[in-house]
Amino acid sequence: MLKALIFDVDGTLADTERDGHRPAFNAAFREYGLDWDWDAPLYGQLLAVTGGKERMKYYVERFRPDYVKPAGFDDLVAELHKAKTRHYTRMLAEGGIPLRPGVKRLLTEARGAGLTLAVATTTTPENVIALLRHSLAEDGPDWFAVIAAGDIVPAKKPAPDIYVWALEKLGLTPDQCLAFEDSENGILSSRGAGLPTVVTVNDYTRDHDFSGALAVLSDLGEADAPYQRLDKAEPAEKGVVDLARIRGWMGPG
Ligand code: XBP
Ligand code: MG
Repeated sequence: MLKALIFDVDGTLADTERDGHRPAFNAAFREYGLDWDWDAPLYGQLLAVTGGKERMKYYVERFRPDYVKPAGFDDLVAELHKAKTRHYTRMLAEGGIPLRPGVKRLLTEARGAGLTLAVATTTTPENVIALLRHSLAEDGPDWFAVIAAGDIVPAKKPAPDIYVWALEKLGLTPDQCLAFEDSENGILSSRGAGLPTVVTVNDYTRDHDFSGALAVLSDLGEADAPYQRLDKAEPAEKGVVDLARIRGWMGPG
Protein backbone atom coordinates (compact mmCIF):
# COMPACT_ATOMS: atom_id res chain seq x y z
CA MET A 1 0.00 0.00 0.00
CA LEU A 2 1.22 3.47 -0.86
CA LYS A 3 2.47 5.27 2.26
CA ALA A 4 4.94 7.91 1.12
CA LEU A 5 5.91 10.13 -1.79
CA ILE A 6 9.62 10.92 -2.10
CA PHE A 7 10.62 13.92 -4.20
CA ASP A 8 13.81 14.92 -5.90
CA VAL A 9 14.22 18.70 -5.68
CA ASP A 10 16.23 20.25 -8.53
CA GLY A 11 14.34 19.96 -11.79
CA THR A 12 11.45 18.11 -10.12
CA LEU A 13 9.94 20.42 -7.50
CA ALA A 14 11.17 23.48 -9.40
CA ASP A 15 13.30 24.36 -12.42
CA THR A 16 16.19 25.46 -10.26
CA GLU A 17 19.19 24.61 -12.39
CA ARG A 18 19.46 27.06 -15.31
CA ASP A 19 18.25 30.22 -13.56
CA GLY A 20 19.04 29.31 -9.95
CA HIS A 21 22.08 27.15 -9.30
CA ARG A 22 23.90 28.26 -12.48
CA PRO A 23 23.88 32.02 -11.79
CA ALA A 24 24.68 31.32 -8.14
CA PHE A 25 27.81 29.41 -9.20
CA ASN A 26 28.76 32.27 -11.53
CA ALA A 27 28.27 34.84 -8.75
CA ALA A 28 30.59 32.81 -6.50
CA PHE A 29 33.21 32.57 -9.25
CA ARG A 30 33.13 36.36 -9.73
CA GLU A 31 33.36 36.91 -5.99
CA TYR A 32 36.58 34.89 -5.94
CA GLY A 33 38.03 36.64 -9.01
CA LEU A 34 37.84 33.54 -11.21
CA ASP A 35 37.20 33.85 -14.94
CA TRP A 36 34.89 30.82 -14.85
CA ASP A 37 31.50 31.55 -16.42
CA TRP A 38 28.96 28.80 -17.03
CA ASP A 39 26.50 29.58 -19.81
CA ALA A 40 23.25 27.61 -20.12
CA PRO A 41 24.45 25.05 -22.75
CA LEU A 42 27.72 24.38 -20.87
CA TYR A 43 25.74 23.96 -17.65
CA GLY A 44 23.68 21.26 -19.39
CA GLN A 45 26.91 19.31 -19.94
CA LEU A 46 28.07 19.92 -16.37
CA LEU A 47 24.81 18.48 -15.02
CA ALA A 48 26.23 15.06 -15.95
CA VAL A 49 27.87 15.29 -12.52
CA THR A 50 25.61 15.77 -9.50
CA GLY A 51 26.70 17.80 -6.49
CA GLY A 52 28.03 21.35 -6.70
CA LYS A 53 31.54 20.64 -5.38
CA GLU A 54 31.86 17.58 -7.61
CA ARG A 55 30.59 19.65 -10.58
CA MET A 56 33.22 22.37 -10.10
CA LYS A 57 36.00 19.77 -9.99
CA TYR A 58 34.61 18.09 -13.11
CA TYR A 59 34.57 21.49 -14.88
CA VAL A 60 38.23 22.09 -14.13
CA GLU A 61 39.26 18.59 -15.20
CA ARG A 62 37.19 18.46 -18.35
CA PHE A 63 36.96 22.05 -19.60
CA ARG A 64 39.85 24.05 -18.07
CA PRO A 65 43.15 22.29 -18.79
CA ASP A 66 44.71 25.79 -18.67
CA TYR A 67 43.76 26.32 -15.01
CA VAL A 68 46.61 25.78 -12.57
CA LYS A 69 45.16 24.39 -9.35
CA PRO A 70 46.46 26.15 -6.25
CA ALA A 71 47.65 24.21 -3.19
CA GLY A 72 44.55 23.46 -1.14
CA PHE A 73 42.30 23.31 -4.19
CA ASP A 74 39.74 21.18 -2.32
CA ASP A 75 39.44 23.93 0.31
CA LEU A 76 38.94 26.54 -2.39
CA VAL A 77 36.16 24.41 -3.90
CA ALA A 78 34.53 24.08 -0.48
CA GLU A 79 34.69 27.88 -0.01
CA LEU A 80 33.32 28.55 -3.46
CA HIS A 81 30.49 26.15 -2.71
CA LYS A 82 29.63 27.96 0.53
CA ALA A 83 29.53 31.26 -1.38
CA LYS A 84 27.38 29.66 -4.07
CA THR A 85 24.92 28.38 -1.45
CA ARG A 86 24.72 31.89 0.02
CA HIS A 87 23.95 33.41 -3.39
CA TYR A 88 21.42 30.69 -4.21
CA THR A 89 19.48 30.92 -0.95
CA ARG A 90 19.43 34.72 -1.24
CA MET A 91 17.95 34.44 -4.73
CA LEU A 92 15.23 32.16 -3.38
CA ALA A 93 14.51 34.54 -0.50
CA GLU A 94 14.10 37.31 -3.05
CA GLY A 95 11.28 35.31 -4.60
CA GLY A 96 13.21 33.66 -7.40
CA ILE A 97 11.87 30.31 -8.45
CA PRO A 98 8.28 29.00 -8.61
CA LEU A 99 7.34 25.35 -8.07
CA ARG A 100 6.59 23.35 -11.23
CA PRO A 101 2.96 22.83 -12.32
CA GLY A 102 0.99 20.46 -10.11
CA VAL A 103 3.62 20.17 -7.37
CA LYS A 104 1.83 22.16 -4.68
CA ARG A 105 -1.49 20.60 -5.65
CA LEU A 106 -0.18 17.03 -5.27
CA LEU A 107 1.75 17.78 -2.06
CA THR A 108 -1.40 19.31 -0.57
CA GLU A 109 -3.59 16.36 -1.57
CA ALA A 110 -1.09 13.79 -0.30
CA ARG A 111 -0.73 15.58 3.03
CA GLY A 112 -4.50 15.80 3.43
CA ALA A 113 -4.79 12.06 2.72
CA GLY A 114 -2.26 11.24 5.46
CA LEU A 115 0.58 10.16 3.18
CA THR A 116 4.11 10.85 4.34
CA LEU A 117 6.23 13.26 2.28
CA ALA A 118 10.01 13.08 1.92
CA VAL A 119 12.86 14.57 -0.11
CA ALA A 120 15.86 12.76 -1.60
CA THR A 121 18.27 15.14 -3.29
CA THR A 122 21.89 15.79 -4.05
CA THR A 123 21.64 19.46 -3.25
CA THR A 124 22.66 21.12 0.01
CA PRO A 125 20.09 21.00 2.89
CA GLU A 126 19.94 24.84 3.20
CA ASN A 127 18.91 25.01 -0.45
CA VAL A 128 16.03 22.59 0.10
CA ILE A 129 14.80 24.44 3.18
CA ALA A 130 14.99 27.80 1.36
CA LEU A 131 13.06 26.50 -1.65
CA LEU A 132 10.34 24.89 0.48
CA ARG A 133 10.02 27.98 2.65
CA HIS A 134 9.99 30.60 -0.10
CA SER A 135 8.32 28.72 -2.97
CA LEU A 136 5.93 26.32 -1.14
CA ALA A 137 4.90 27.81 2.21
CA GLU A 138 6.46 29.39 5.29
CA ASP A 139 6.07 26.02 7.06
CA GLY A 140 6.94 24.11 3.85
CA PRO A 141 9.93 22.26 5.37
CA ASP A 142 7.60 20.86 8.06
CA TRP A 143 5.45 19.17 5.43
CA PHE A 144 8.30 16.67 4.94
CA ALA A 145 8.98 13.91 7.47
CA VAL A 146 12.45 13.26 6.05
CA ILE A 147 14.77 15.56 4.10
CA ALA A 148 17.64 13.49 2.74
CA ALA A 149 20.07 15.94 1.17
CA GLY A 150 23.65 16.79 0.27
CA ASP A 151 26.68 15.15 1.82
CA ILE A 152 24.86 12.86 4.29
CA VAL A 153 25.78 10.03 1.94
CA PRO A 154 29.18 10.22 0.27
CA ALA A 155 28.05 8.63 -3.00
CA LYS A 156 25.65 11.01 -4.73
CA LYS A 157 23.13 10.17 -7.46
CA PRO A 158 23.22 8.06 -9.65
CA ALA A 159 24.18 5.93 -6.62
CA PRO A 160 21.04 4.70 -4.80
CA ASP A 161 22.43 5.67 -1.37
CA ILE A 162 20.37 8.84 -0.79
CA TYR A 163 17.10 6.97 -1.44
CA VAL A 164 18.23 4.03 0.68
CA TRP A 165 19.01 6.50 3.50
CA ALA A 166 15.57 8.13 3.13
CA LEU A 167 13.81 4.74 3.19
CA GLU A 168 15.66 3.77 6.35
CA LYS A 169 14.66 7.03 8.04
CA LEU A 170 11.06 6.56 6.93
CA GLY A 171 11.06 2.93 8.09
CA LEU A 172 9.37 1.93 4.83
CA THR A 173 10.05 -0.52 2.03
CA PRO A 174 10.46 0.62 -1.59
CA ASP A 175 7.10 -0.80 -2.67
CA GLN A 176 5.34 1.40 -0.08
CA CYS A 177 6.73 4.54 -1.71
CA LEU A 178 6.73 6.41 -4.99
CA ALA A 179 9.66 8.56 -6.14
CA PHE A 180 9.49 11.61 -8.39
CA GLU A 181 12.51 12.44 -10.53
CA ASP A 182 13.49 14.52 -13.55
CA SER A 183 16.82 13.12 -14.73
CA GLU A 184 18.66 9.97 -15.74
CA ASN A 185 21.00 10.21 -12.75
CA GLY A 186 17.91 10.63 -10.59
CA ILE A 187 16.01 7.60 -11.87
CA LEU A 188 19.15 5.45 -11.76
CA SER A 189 19.33 6.36 -8.08
CA SER A 190 15.65 5.82 -7.25
CA ARG A 191 15.34 2.60 -9.28
CA GLY A 192 18.64 1.43 -7.80
CA ALA A 193 16.93 1.66 -4.41
CA GLY A 194 14.00 -0.32 -5.81
CA LEU A 195 11.50 2.55 -5.93
CA PRO A 196 8.76 2.89 -8.50
CA THR A 197 9.40 6.27 -10.13
CA VAL A 198 7.41 8.89 -12.01
CA VAL A 199 9.48 11.23 -14.18
CA THR A 200 8.61 14.81 -15.10
CA VAL A 201 11.07 16.02 -17.73
CA ASN A 202 12.50 19.50 -18.24
CA ASP A 203 14.54 21.17 -20.97
CA TYR A 204 17.82 19.75 -19.70
CA THR A 205 16.56 16.18 -19.28
CA ARG A 206 13.95 15.63 -22.03
CA ASP A 207 16.28 13.33 -24.03
CA HIS A 208 17.57 11.29 -21.09
CA ASP A 209 17.05 7.54 -20.80
CA PHE A 210 14.18 6.91 -18.39
CA SER A 211 14.06 3.12 -18.66
CA GLY A 212 12.12 1.58 -15.82
CA ALA A 213 9.93 4.64 -15.15
CA LEU A 214 6.33 4.07 -14.13
CA ALA A 215 5.40 7.05 -16.30
CA VAL A 216 7.29 9.81 -18.11
CA LEU A 217 5.37 13.08 -18.18
CA SER A 218 5.76 16.69 -19.24
CA ASP A 219 4.90 17.76 -15.67
CA LEU A 220 2.39 16.83 -12.95
CA GLY A 221 -0.37 18.83 -14.65
CA GLU A 222 -3.01 21.26 -13.47
CA ALA A 223 -6.74 21.06 -14.17
CA ASP A 224 -6.48 23.83 -16.77
CA ALA A 225 -3.10 22.63 -18.13
CA PRO A 226 -2.96 18.82 -18.17
CA TYR A 227 0.30 16.89 -18.38
CA GLN A 228 1.26 15.01 -21.50
CA ARG A 229 2.47 11.45 -21.24
CA LEU A 230 5.75 11.12 -23.14
CA ASP A 231 6.66 7.44 -22.80
CA LYS A 232 3.78 5.97 -24.76
CA ALA A 233 2.50 6.84 -28.24
CA GLU A 234 -0.97 5.70 -27.27
CA PRO A 235 -3.25 6.02 -25.52
CA ALA A 236 -2.60 9.76 -25.67
CA GLU A 237 -2.90 10.06 -21.92
CA LYS A 238 -3.38 13.50 -20.41
CA GLY A 239 -4.55 14.76 -17.08
CA VAL A 240 -3.32 15.61 -13.63
CA VAL A 241 -1.19 13.43 -11.37
CA ASP A 242 -3.31 12.93 -8.27
CA LEU A 243 -3.54 10.04 -5.81
CA ALA A 244 -6.24 8.29 -7.83
CA ARG A 245 -4.05 8.31 -10.92
CA ILE A 246 -0.99 7.21 -8.97
CA ARG A 247 -2.91 4.28 -7.46
CA GLY A 248 -4.10 3.40 -10.96
CA TRP A 249 -0.49 3.21 -12.16
CA MET A 250 0.81 1.34 -9.11
CA GLY A 251 -2.06 -1.14 -8.82
CA PRO A 252 -4.00 -2.00 -5.67
CA GLY A 253 -0.86 -3.15 -3.76
C1 XBP B 1 20.91 18.18 -8.12
C2 XBP B 1 22.30 18.53 -8.27
C3 XBP B 1 22.88 19.55 -7.42
C4 XBP B 1 22.50 20.97 -7.74
C5 XBP B 1 23.40 21.90 -6.98
O1 XBP B 1 20.71 16.88 -8.65
O2 XBP B 1 23.00 17.95 -9.08
O3 XBP B 1 24.27 19.47 -7.56
O4 XBP B 1 22.70 21.21 -9.12
O5 XBP B 1 23.34 21.68 -5.63
P1 XBP B 1 19.39 16.03 -8.29
P2 XBP B 1 24.61 21.87 -4.67
O6 XBP B 1 18.22 16.85 -8.73
O7 XBP B 1 19.51 14.78 -9.13
O8 XBP B 1 19.43 15.73 -6.82
O9 XBP B 1 25.48 22.93 -5.27
O10 XBP B 1 24.01 22.25 -3.35
O11 XBP B 1 25.32 20.54 -4.63
MG1 MG C 1 16.79 16.48 -10.25
